[in-house]
Amino acid sequence: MGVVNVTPDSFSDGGVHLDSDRAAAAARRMLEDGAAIVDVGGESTRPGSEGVSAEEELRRVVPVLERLAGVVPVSIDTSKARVARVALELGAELVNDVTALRSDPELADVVADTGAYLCLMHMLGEPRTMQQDPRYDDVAADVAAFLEERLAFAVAQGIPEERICIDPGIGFGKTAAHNFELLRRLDVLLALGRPVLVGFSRKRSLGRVLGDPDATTGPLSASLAAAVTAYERGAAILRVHDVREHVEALTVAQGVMAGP
Ligand code: HH2
Repeated sequence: MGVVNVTPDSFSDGGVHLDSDRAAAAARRMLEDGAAIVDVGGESTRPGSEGVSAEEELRRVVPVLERLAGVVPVSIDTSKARVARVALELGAELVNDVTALRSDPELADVVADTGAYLCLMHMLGEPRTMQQDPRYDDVAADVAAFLEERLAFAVAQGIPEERICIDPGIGFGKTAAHNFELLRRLDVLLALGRPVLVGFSRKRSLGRVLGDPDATTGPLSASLAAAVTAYERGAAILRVHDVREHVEALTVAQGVMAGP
């Protein structure tokens, strides 16, 4: 899954794809480079961010979605039913909700009615405050219990389980140690029986483990290591900014794992 953030303030690519022609070109390139789907988002959820209105989100993403319709498989990164509905009308196939159906009570109906795919992600708290001393009893078990509950909720709302993937939410109310433990113990999430999506690309934990305590992002080399590790442990979808490099790294990892 390639990432195209149509935002001025995303943590690693803010402002790069604000122009809709550039954003659409980047998405097409990601498809050529081997992405199966491109996640288009109009709201940053980086630590400390405040959120934007549905009008602003639509203003950012609609021109991009119009350019991609019928050309690139699209996932819409939104928590808002209105934005999701318009995106699905414009051909998006998957709704990526970082709040796991907790912020907009109408979003579940939109997904159920349209038959879209859905990603349910774990987040502790909200982006504005989530990195202020996050704590867990047992991070893997706590995240799995949350996702199991949200999965049951989504299914109760009429969304078929086969259409849902789950995501530990790397960096969403987690220290670097929490993020690494979640990858190490990915089997706890896989036990829920749904495909697991991991988004470690460029996240600050990667820069911090490399020795910069104030890092707000991580380098490509570290993103690749995290992606390969996640893949080895069973992740089915990797959400990444640098598609070509990840496809190359994962092709090698796949070759090794497939054996002779
Ligand atoms: N991470 C980000 C945004 N959306 N969705 C899922 N399912 N999983 C993730 O790990 C995830 C996500 C944050 O990264 P990015 O989109 O690059 O930045 P920003 O939120 O600042 O736009």
